[in-house]
This record gives sequence, structure tokens and C-alpha cells, in this order.
Amino acid sequence: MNGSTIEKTTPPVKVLTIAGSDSGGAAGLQADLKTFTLLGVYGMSVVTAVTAQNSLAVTAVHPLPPAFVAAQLDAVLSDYGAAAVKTGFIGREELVEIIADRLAAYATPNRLVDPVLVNHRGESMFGPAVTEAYRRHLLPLADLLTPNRREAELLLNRPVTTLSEAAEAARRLADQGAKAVLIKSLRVGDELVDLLFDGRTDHYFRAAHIETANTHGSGDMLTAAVTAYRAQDIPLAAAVQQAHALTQRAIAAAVTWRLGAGHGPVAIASQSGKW
Ligand code: PXL
Repeated sequence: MNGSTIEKTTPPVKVLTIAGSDSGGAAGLQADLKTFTLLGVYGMSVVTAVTAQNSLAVTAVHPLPPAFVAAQLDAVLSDYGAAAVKTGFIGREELVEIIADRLAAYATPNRLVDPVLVNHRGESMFGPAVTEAYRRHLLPLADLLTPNRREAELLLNRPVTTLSEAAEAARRLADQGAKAVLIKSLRVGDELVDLLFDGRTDHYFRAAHIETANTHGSGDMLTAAVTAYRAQDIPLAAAVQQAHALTQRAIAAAVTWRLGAGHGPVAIASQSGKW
């Protein structure tokens, strides 16, 4: 192929994830960038921490210095800019503060805040100061906040187990400043329900619960997909609906995988391809 036959393409929409690195490639910035590529947007990443982890455990976490996270944010946002931004694993109150400061300073549109506070076993990952930093600094900047039910409980100090509790929790989080709230993965009988409160009404997204260990990265994929769709101006409820369907397919596609000995990744790949 010579230069004249190479097809020119239109410039892609730019999106940024502010996230931790998962050496196992299942969650974190790796899940986000794979999702962005799958959905045809240009992914950028500001790294908050480097984790050593596999399907069995997180064995080490190395947070980056706040000034270095700020330098990455300044580099990306002063030049490329981003049509949408997702925050994921942050884990330190100083980092939460610096990220909130830069998102406000650059007036980035479409801010999605995934408050990574609880691991897939339901255990709290950080101390209460981190939760408080989210409440004070990031919640008020969020165009969409995407806690799972345990993270909503931590942020609000109240139980979130039923659908009506989730609906109430979403409203309370909106009262604290989030413009919209998506409470992820509420178990209701045989179903998993995601509840979106868009600031006015509730939308429910239901899926049959799939028995599988391979859900590592599913929450990251869901929020990353909403980020990619919002960057392309797809309305919020439609963006969540499409992201939900995509994530369900990614979970179903990986059910028979055995990539590691434990909690394996979802299939973030072309639905028509080899996976
Ligand atoms: O899935 C949430 C998540 C995001 N980012 C990183 C993680 C995790 C969960 O373990 O390690 C880096």
C-alpha cells in the first residue's frame, strides 16, 4: 500500500481517564483505554497510582506524588483538552483535591466520577478521609457519579440494599452536588439493576444475574463506555443504556474464560471479533 491509497479519517473525539494502572489489565486505566478504543474514541490517561495485581490479589500500590499527577493533568488539558473525563482509582485525599482543582480550573465538560472506594469483595479500600475528600471536592463537580451500592453506602452513611433505598440514595447524592447519579449493580432477586437518577427522573437498567467469577473491570468498563458516549453527545439515559448493554455482553462473553486462577476480566473487545 502506498501513501496515496491510505484512507484518511476524521479526527476522533478525545476522552481522558484519570485512573490507576492495573498490571493485570482487567480494571483501571487498562479497562478504560480498551473500552475507549472499542468505542472509537481517542483515549488519554492520567495515572494516579500504579498497582501490582492479578486475578487473585492487589499485592502493592504505589501512589504517584500529587505534583506529578498535576503535571499530567496540566500537560493533557492545556493542549489536547477532552470532550469527557472519567475519574477512577484515586485513593489519596491529596490526589482527590488536586484532580478536583484541575477539572474546575480547565472547566472540562462531561465529568464522570466513579468513586472507587470499595473492592469487589465489598471491602473498603481506603480510610474515611478519602471518602470525605470525594464528598467535599469531587461530588460537586460530577456530571455523573457512578457508585456501586456499597460506595453509595459509604458516601452517605446509610444502607443501600433495596431499590427504594437506592432511589433515595441517588437523590441524596444529587443534593450533595452530583448532577446525575448511577447506582450500579444492585441485586434484586435474580436480577442486577442499575439505577440512573438524571436529576429529575429514575431510569432502571435490568439484567439477569450471571454466575461468573469474571467480572473484574466490569464497573470500569460501564463508566468508561458512558464517558465515551457522552463525549459524542449521546443523551445521558441513552448513553447509560448502551453502556449497560455493552458491559452485559462483555460479562457474558468471558464466562468460560480462565485467564488467571481468580477473579478474571470481562471481554472488552469487538463483539464480532475473535472474542
Ligand atoms: O475496579 C476498580 C478499580 C479501578 N482501578 C484500579 C483497581 C480497581 C479495583 O481493584 O485496582 C487500579
